Amino acid sequence: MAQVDTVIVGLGKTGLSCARYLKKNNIAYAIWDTRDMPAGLEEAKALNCDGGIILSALNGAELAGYKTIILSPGLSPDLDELVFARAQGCEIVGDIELFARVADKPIIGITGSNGKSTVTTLVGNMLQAAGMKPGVGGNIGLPALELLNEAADVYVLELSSFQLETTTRLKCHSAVVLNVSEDHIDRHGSVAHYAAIKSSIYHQCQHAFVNRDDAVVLAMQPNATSFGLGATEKPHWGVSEGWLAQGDYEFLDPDMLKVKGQHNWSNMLISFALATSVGATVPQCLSAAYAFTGLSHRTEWVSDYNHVTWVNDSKATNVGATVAAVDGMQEPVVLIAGGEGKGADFSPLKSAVSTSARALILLGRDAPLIQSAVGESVPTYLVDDMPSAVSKAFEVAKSGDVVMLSPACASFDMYKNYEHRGQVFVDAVLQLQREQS
Ligand code: UMA
Ligand code: ADP
Repeated sequence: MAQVDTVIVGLGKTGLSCARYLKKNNIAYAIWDTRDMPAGLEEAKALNCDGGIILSALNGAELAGYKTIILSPGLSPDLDELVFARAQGCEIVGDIELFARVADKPIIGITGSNGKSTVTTLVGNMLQAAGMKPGVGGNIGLPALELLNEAADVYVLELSSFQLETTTRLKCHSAVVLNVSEDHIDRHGSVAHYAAIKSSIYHQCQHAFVNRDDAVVLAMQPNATSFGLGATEKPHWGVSEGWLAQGDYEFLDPDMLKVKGQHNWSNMLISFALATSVGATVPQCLSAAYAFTGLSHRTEWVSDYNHVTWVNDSKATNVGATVAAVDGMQEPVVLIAGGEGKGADFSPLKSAVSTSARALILLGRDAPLIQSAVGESVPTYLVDDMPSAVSKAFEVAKSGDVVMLSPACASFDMYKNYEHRGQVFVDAVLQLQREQS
């Protein structure tokens, strides 16, 4: 039997993609997961790895017996057992590190607290419209290593702080940190540490792009090409006489876009910047911008009923996303929020809610924390589940309002994931409307 020097810690989509990659390259490995029935277990068993599959709590001494640990983004490298193994000389890397070591096409790297999936998708669509073959993956859902199986001429990677944390040799052709607002504090400890991990995307990159409207990002690369919502000069990207522009080259009237909200103007600007950085032209990218209707669960229109618009923004899993979504609405908002707050400070919600919300309906584990952060600024109701949230919203919404699920929290306290939460919301809305008609 082959000597097993490598262990994949954490199965799921990432672990499975690593297992397939190692198998394809004839590298012997074991798999370790702390769960009894991790996602991907059956597929992993079928790969027949030399080192077997261990399903038990982590053990530092045993892990230290391997030379390399390939760690899932779902687990922190600061766990005691991993810290111990590293101290014994064990190398700890993630899937993006493996990808970076072998990828031989330009990589566009996209990180930030909010807008990553939107920008990653847009850039992919723009490159396709320009006749290129982009490989689009990473945190957006398709693990990066899976992209190596298809012929791509450029990679577009959404990268999370969890992935960047275990990556050292990534050399992006173009890289951006879209914005930094508080997220994943339970994992990273402080915003400063989280921002430092995000900024590592710029290490060794050829073309850095920054959001000049975000002071934390601007400070990471003050001389980089920037995007922002004010006027500017070439090569920077901005808004000129109400049009999206590069310097004074005005190329897109944002009223023509199907996606709404000024945060989507920023998303468009940086997408044009990134797509053109690898050879596409602005005119080639325009059709993709006009056609983009937004991703599911991101300020997604659900229905108009009784002169009230219902919006699903379940993907707003942190405070910054919810603030942007509420601020972006022209109408009064009945906001449904709450869930697992990941240690966040909810106080930035207070001003958005007191300016734009008619009422606040809270559910989930950290509902009381949000209630105490927002105070008495608007009528607030605590409910037990989504159908109760929806019927309370129906009761308090007035003609012309928007009712929006934009939780500012992760979903794992009550749902499988944000998609599940969004679907439960949509189902409850449609059910209530059926009952009322
Ligand atoms: N876990 C264990 N024991 C283990 C391994 C994992 O309990 O041994 C737990 C983790 O604590 C975590 C959960 O399993 O709570 C998630 O891990 P997973 O196995 O589901 O991970 P994957 O399926 O590999 O999905 C990962 C990303 N998940 C995370 O970073 C948590 C996916 O991003 C990503 O799409 C996928 O790789 C492909 O790259 C999801 C995500 O929530 C969407 N990302 C965070 C975010 O966007 O905020 C960073
Ligand atoms: P991510 O992949 O970073 O989670 P998404 O594109 O999935 O980002 O959008 C997640 C949420 O963030 C959405 O609910 C949306 O309302 C909000 N959002 C999108 N773009 C931005 C942005 N540029 N700034 C702030 N919030 C944003």
